[in-house]
Amino acid sequence: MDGGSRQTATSQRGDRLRRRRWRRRRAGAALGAALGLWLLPAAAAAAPQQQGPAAPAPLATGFVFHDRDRDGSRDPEEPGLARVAVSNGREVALTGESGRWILPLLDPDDTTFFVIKPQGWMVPLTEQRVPRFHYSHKPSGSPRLRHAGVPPSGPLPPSIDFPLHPQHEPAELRLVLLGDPQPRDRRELGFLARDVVAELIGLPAAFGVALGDLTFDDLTLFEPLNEVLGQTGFPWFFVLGNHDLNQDAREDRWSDETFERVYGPSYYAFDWGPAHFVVLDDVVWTRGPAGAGYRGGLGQQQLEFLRHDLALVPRERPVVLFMHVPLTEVEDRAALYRLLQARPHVFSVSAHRHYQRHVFIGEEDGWRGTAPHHHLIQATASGDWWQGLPDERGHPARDHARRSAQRLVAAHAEAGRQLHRGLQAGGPPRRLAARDRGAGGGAARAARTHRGLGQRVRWLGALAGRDAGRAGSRLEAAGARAPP
Ligand SMILES: [Ca+2]
Ligand SMILES: [Ca+2]
Repeated sequence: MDGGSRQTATSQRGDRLRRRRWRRRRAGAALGAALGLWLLPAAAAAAPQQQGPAAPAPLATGFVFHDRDRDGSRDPEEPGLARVAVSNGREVALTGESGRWILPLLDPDDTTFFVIKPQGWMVPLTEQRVPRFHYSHKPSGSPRLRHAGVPPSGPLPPSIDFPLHPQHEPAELRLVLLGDPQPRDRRELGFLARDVVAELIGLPAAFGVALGDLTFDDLTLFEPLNEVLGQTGFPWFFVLGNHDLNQDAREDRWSDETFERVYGPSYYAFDWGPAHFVVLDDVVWTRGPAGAGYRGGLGQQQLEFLRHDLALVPRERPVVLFMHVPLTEVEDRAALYRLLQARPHVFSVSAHRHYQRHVFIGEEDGWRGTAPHHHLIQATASGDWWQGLPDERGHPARDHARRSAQRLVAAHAEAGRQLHRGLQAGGPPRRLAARDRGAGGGAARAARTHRGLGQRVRWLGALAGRDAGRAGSRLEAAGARAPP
């Protein structure tokens, strides 16, 4: 398939032709494979109606390849990899036998292409263990913003190639889930390094996920944060939080430009071991006469991406979603539920609230799955925003945190037991979740102090689909112990 073949004279005729072509493509996957490409039929169905003469549909192309010498570029003896998913932020295409992918350019000024890391393969990492899996096409770069965005990419390259190398991925995964590290400055970044990250170094985690609010509005801290997290030795994936935004952006699409420069697209997906992981951007930046702010939301394009992405994920494969704002605060979550609720193994994690809570979302919120959806609001690394009496090192004292934690635990003993059961034994304890309501930052701190880093959640076999139980039901806090 080439770009010219998709041009049409008028929109109606074009749409008819396109529909016919998609039907033909749907009918013959073999034909698609022979062409070296299989675009999802859903992608075409979702194409907007155009008015007037149809514009040429600019296409981008490239290869996913086995980077044998791991130098990041494709050498003559390095083969393409077939059936790897690549996205333009809305559609998802699979590579053909030669490893080639082809996708429309969504926006000639701003389209990010990324590979969806397949099971058993890995993308390159920076020295700080940040995955590189994308190409940002922004010919003129990001708009001018207080914190620098993506530099000009220049014209679309003839081939956008994504290197992968094989890696061993055991069936049981251990992850580090880090809520809101949120340092205001380098001093607080030091707290994070010495109080939290020091305990993570060398853990046998497959990867870590930093669940947003990576900074406290000072986006120059992204790179120093990467230095700190990189010391753990395992790779990190990053979620966009409301304190990670370019707050001088006039609209949402430009509010993540610094994040994009440092980390890549604000939503993406990857396979690792037994599961499919999705990172969502559920922070919508708004700016109007009444002022600026954010709300929890996903938007149509991201939902389209997720629909196309999940269409390629077998139903039995566990799906884990990471986001910053808790799911129940996302305005268009009903559309997300519709994409997820037919799956037997779905689990999601947010942070944002500075407490730890297990939420089981059921029909009252519009979830129509056979079992409630388990959503974890993860404890935050910054606890009570790094507040607390200073200890001898000048850190917010753990003793202080422990005292408030004891009060918390005493006041919420039942919640504590249920939480423990929820973590250890599986199955949602009856609507426990909200029992720790109002715990505030103290809870996060408590989780950190008393559960040997509550952030360090070990994820066991249930998600591998071996267990008939609910996805995410067999979570265990590593090092969990009873409060003193
Ligand atoms: Ca190479
Ligand atoms: Ca953007």
